[in-house]
Amino acid sequence: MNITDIKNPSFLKDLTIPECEALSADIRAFLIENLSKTGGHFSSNLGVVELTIALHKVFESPKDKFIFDVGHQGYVHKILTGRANQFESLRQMDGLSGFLKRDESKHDVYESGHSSTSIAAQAGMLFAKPFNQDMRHVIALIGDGALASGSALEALNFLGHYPEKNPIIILNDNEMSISENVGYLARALTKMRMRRSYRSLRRKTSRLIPKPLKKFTSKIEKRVKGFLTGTTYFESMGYQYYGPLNGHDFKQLLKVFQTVKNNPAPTVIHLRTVKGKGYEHAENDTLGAWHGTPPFEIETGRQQQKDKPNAVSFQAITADYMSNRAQQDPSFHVITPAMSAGASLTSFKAQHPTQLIDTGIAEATALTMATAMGLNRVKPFLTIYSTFLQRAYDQLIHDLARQKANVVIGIDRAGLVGADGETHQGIYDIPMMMHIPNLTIAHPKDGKEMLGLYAYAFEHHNGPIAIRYPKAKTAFDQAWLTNPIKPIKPSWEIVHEGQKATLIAFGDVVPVIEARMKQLKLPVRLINARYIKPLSESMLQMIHPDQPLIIHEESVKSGGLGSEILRKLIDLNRLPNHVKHMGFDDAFIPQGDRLSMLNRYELDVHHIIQVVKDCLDET
Ligand SMILES: Cc1ncc(C[n+]2csc(CCOP(=O)(O)OP(=O)(O)O)c2C)c(N)n1
Repeated sequence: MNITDIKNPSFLKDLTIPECEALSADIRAFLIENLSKTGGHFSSNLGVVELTIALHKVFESPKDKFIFDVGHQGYVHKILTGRANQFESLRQMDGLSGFLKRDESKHDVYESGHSSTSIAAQAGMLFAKPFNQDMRHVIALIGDGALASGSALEALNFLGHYPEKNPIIILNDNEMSISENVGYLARALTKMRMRRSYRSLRRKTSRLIPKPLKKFTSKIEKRVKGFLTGTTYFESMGYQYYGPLNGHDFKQLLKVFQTVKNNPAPTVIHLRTVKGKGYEHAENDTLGAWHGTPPFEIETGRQQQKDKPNAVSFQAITADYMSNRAQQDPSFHVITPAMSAGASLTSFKAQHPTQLIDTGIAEATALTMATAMGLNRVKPFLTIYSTFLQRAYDQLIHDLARQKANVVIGIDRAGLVGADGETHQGIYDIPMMMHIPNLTIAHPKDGKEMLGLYAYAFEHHNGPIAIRYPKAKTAFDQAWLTNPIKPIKPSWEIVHEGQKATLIAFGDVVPVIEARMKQLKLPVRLINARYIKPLSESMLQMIHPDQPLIIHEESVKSGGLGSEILRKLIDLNRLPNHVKHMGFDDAFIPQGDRLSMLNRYELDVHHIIQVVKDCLDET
């Protein structure tokens, strides 16, 4: 069938099982074809084709509410709800979102991007249901990786206390988070998976129950069954458990969905699926390379990399530096909350398996754990995306900073993140950290400077320090890693001298501004604020109140570097008459490649130089 002709899911009601299977094959082919051109979340979507079709066939969206955890596996849902013809623009500027979006469709009833919120959202909808006549079943679809996170477990526990609310939770168990799953729950799920279908086993075990016992209540039957087969984790939390079932078998899917639809009860349906199903490279991937992919060649599976000559990603430089540290110091550990692939730690993991701690999607745990290590003579490196650090705000203040623990945090994906968009922008962490006592914050302009910051952080700094870096490449020479690295202590740097105005900026835009200023011979002092906290008081003292001051940050303006500089200048009685603060206003920033979005928000080098010139003209 022509996938782009699908307008809504109502046609599914009349499909036979073979027709559903044919549709699955067409949708898989559509996804492979389209994502090979645009890139996007790949294997998670290939794994949920049948289960999404079956959901839409049995239930009736949007009266029945489907809540997709993370939302990265929502592409099939988008196709079935009439958005296939927008896939060419997937995850691009002004294009189709890679996650669920309430503005895009009435079938997208809850938005996310960060994981493990689906069951709590389900709880909220179930409590709102009595006041919404048209609301029927509320169904959360959550992966085994996301389920192991605190937020999901809290909500599972909470809803277990309200059996009358009848939550339906579908556990999509593909034994993978982005890379391989970790933690005890993953092991418990393996045990559940290894049992034959629980329901068929139940039938058999009931035969083993002595006849006289049969007349007793199902309670006793349950106990005997529990003894014989083991009560599942979910049953002990108050849910009826169905599974493990084959999440690619329409017969099983349609039957179980119909059963729970007709028999309301708090339910967990445990589906086994294959991540990447239907595309061999993705099916065999254990490292997470096909979780999200750039455009790729379908036949070979070769993923496109936009390589700049002599440019290396900040992530790869970080991983190599940490590998060297791990080599020299057996006590050294890198901690990641489920993001080893994104943090380029695949070869670190292979070389130093015991020195990489993957906590799973457990940012708060990772932070507290790092704190306690740091208080006990082990200075770890915690690598965490800016956006996911938001999950650990309390731990930053209460655990880490207050106790002044020796931890180096690598804040990855700092600044705009591109295709993931609104839910993932790394533009809120500076204000989030700026006011926390004892916390030092740095952001290098390039790879070499980043090494200098690491050298200072690991060898000289006492207490917590956060070093930010973007999802970007930077000029790099591998020899810099092996030559002695000069530590860069808290300070700012003048990278271009000029007497008429001052521009303060940080990050990988600094070398680009510097080059433009040289080219244009602008009489402007460019200061690289490589430490965002503490501010350099000596350099602020040099600012002339009669000359224009321009501050640029790829961050929200409110509470960031600019606000802090201005506050300090007021204290010093040196606030210039002419100030221009460039950064993001009070709004969420949508998806789109970093440079195009910086241009749209007038924060790219072109606009910076324009602002500088205007300031020079006006004074
Ligand atoms: C709070 C948070 N941390 C990390 C991530 C990054 N992330 C996106 S999907 C994912 C793995 C989810 O695994 P699972 O729930 O098993 O779903 P699957 O992709 O395997 O279907 C991770 C770690 C996130 N979205 N949110």
